[in-house]
Amino acid sequence: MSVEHEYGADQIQILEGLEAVRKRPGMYIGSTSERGLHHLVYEIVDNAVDEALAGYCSHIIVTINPDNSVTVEDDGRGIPVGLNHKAGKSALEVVYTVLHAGGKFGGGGYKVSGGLHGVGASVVNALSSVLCVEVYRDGQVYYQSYKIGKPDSPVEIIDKCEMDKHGTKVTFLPDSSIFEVTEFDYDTLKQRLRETAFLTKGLRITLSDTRREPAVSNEFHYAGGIKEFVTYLNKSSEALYEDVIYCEGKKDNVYVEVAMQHNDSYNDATYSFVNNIITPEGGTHLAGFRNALTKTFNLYARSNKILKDADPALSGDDIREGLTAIISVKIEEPQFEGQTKQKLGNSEARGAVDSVVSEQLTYFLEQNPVVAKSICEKSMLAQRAREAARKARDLTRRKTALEGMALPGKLADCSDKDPKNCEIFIVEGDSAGGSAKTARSRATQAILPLRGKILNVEKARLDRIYGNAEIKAMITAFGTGIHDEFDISKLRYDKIIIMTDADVDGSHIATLMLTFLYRFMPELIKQGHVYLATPPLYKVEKNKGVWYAYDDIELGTILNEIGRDGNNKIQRYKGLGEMDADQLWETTMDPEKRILKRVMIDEENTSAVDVIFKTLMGDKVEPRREFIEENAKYVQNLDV
Ligand code: 1YM
Repeated sequence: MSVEHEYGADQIQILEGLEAVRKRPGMYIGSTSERGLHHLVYEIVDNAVDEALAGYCSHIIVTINPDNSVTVEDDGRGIPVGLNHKAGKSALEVVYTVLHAGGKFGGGGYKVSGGLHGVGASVVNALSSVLCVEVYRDGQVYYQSYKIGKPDSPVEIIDKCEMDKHGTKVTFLPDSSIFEVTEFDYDTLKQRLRETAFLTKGLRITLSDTRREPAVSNEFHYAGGIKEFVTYLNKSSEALYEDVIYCEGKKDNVYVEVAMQHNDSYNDATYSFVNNIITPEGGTHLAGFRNALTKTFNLYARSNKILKDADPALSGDDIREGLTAIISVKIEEPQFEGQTKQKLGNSEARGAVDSVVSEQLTYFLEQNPVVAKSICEKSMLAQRAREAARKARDLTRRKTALEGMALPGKLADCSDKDPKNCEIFIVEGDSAGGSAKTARSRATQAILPLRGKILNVEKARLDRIYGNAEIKAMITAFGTGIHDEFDISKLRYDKIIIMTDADVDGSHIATLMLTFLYRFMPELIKQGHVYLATPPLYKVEKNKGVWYAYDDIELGTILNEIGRDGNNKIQRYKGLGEMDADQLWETTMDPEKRILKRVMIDEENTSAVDVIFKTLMGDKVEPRREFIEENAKYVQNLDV
């Protein structure tokens, strides 16, 4: 067999590999939507993060360029450029053209890969119309560029650099014939890179957007790693004690890091990661953590007589009330399970986390009796509230069993009984509720008017929440139950539409409802059942013609079209109640004409969603003011 022949066969295999990626991009990066587009950046950044985890890289710079290409640069060793004998070409070219060649040559260290992630540079290359790499090593600048994954030329030296400069710089332009969108979203990258920096103690990550003037930039660098992550997540609530509890250790080749702190809220905000990848469905590492937490606190509370002999044990839920925690493990060969491959399967991770946390938490509690006592007391309060809530629930359940499924009195239900055809409007106030009842299409549209502002679930314990009339009405109307008993197959309406006034009060009420839905029935949002209605802001009348405008820009367009003379009568709607039933139907409820906004959760970034709800609905005013100031630019009609 001649060398040339071998080379040819190799070449064909590579082209076939790249072709497979271009044919089924979803298999490699999840999708070709906005999410897939951003995955390209994460793939390249992950390689640089691996270099940081190996101890060679301290700074990663990510830049969105004016043409929507992205540049990622690190100060690591630089991808090896020498000849790879097996492939007969530079290692750099192999990394960028051979599918799955991301795997490091030789063992040692943890690889940030698993599931969809870390499939490597060659995938990004195959999905980019142009990509170029520069490697700085030994005083030389090595260079190679590619078009849809194919090299333009061999790796060449294009310049000299300082002897002590080293690293890798990659620029790529996503292929617009593959991706549905090619515009990068700064905030999406910002959230993700901030998270990456928290998870990689000491690593500095700089993100810049040079598409606009002046360019915007953020830098993330956390010497405290996940300890600082917990502080960040808790910034909008009052912490129960000052220090973040931190455990770190290694067992059975699993490196374990846990940081946690209780706050005055009632939610459990625990996030688990494996090799820097979030595991939304948890797995063995999370199970080990929970077991250690429950066991250690019960032991402590009993032996220190905080829990009396006659008292029942604290449940995991009790201890995790108001807990913010990060569990981060590093494993050489992570196994992912579950339908979406988002759950860690390695059994050794359970034991490792359990033993590291049990041992170090026990020590911490003994050293910090004041903190220990306050956590135990909060857990006991939670236990009592849970018991009261359970009684209230049992009572309702017994009543329901006796009286049949009693729907709330205020609900004007629809006549069609097939949930697929049905929708429910949650309407603020009785008067708007009245108009909506008149306006609706009786067969498929149900109306549930709520009186005033619903309870802020972010600031209330379970027993109060279950006792709240407005919340009870929603729970029974939807039919699904909540929490452990939640069953989406019992959902009585395909669309849950929140209809509030287009002003500050209306937005506040909509946010309260979304908070409730997010905390108690997140699946409804995740599966796309929750919507916001969009009532118009203006009505313009002229010579018997009627136009509705949903924002100021649209109003301008309409006025330009019909002429701005004295014959317009422009009406500014203050609330839904100002519209008569016909107008409400025509502008907001008619499925043929209305605008509905579907509420979505970025499932890769639930910690960011959590922070937003805590910031908007929590006790602290300052973080809320900051959030509103930062985001005011996105608000078109800030009505104050
Ligand atoms: C902006 C993207 O890819 N950095 C990077 C990648 C590698 C190395 C250093 C590296 C790894 C090793 C040895 C090793 C990679 N090397 C390979 C391969 N930044 C970016 N920085 N020397 C350098 O793991 O042994 C793949 S990635 F396979 F060539 F070693």
